[in-house]
Amino acid sequence: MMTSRSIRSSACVAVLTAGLLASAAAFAQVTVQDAWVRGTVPGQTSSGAFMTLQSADGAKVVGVSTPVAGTAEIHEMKMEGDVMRMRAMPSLDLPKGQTVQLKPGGYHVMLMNLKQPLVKDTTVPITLKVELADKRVVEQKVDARVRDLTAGNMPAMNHGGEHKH
Ligand SMILES: [Cu+2]
Repeated sequence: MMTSRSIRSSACVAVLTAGLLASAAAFAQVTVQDAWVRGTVPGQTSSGAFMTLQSADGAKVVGVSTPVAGTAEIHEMKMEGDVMRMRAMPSLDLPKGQTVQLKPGGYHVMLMNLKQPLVKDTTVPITLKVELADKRVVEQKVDARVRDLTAGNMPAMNHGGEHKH
């Protein structure tokens, strides 16, 4: 009885270790730093997530998801004339060795149809779907810290009707 239980649990540990090694290997492909999400007030249905990404071999973020939002997209925000516009990007290039910043006023992960308020100092799990240089697509989990509603001082963003794609 004791013996069979201990065999089973050590097999379990072996499987877990293999899983950790696999995700550590995937993690090494893209480095994610300073991931954070702007907090929301009750009733607010969208927010943004920001982080710093770097890939030693070059990669592409081809998708993003999180359990807290019905829809998550990679967006680009830039000035066109004197109007700040955002658009969804099918993918975000991470050129070899370069640091790519997702930050207020630039690239960001748009979180829409939020299912819950994002409360300061909680953590939001975000999954990035990353296409590596060798075309393998891996999932990379990111824990983003929720910051204050006013963090980053983003210019006013209109996520109204014209923002839907
Ligand atoms: Cu956006």
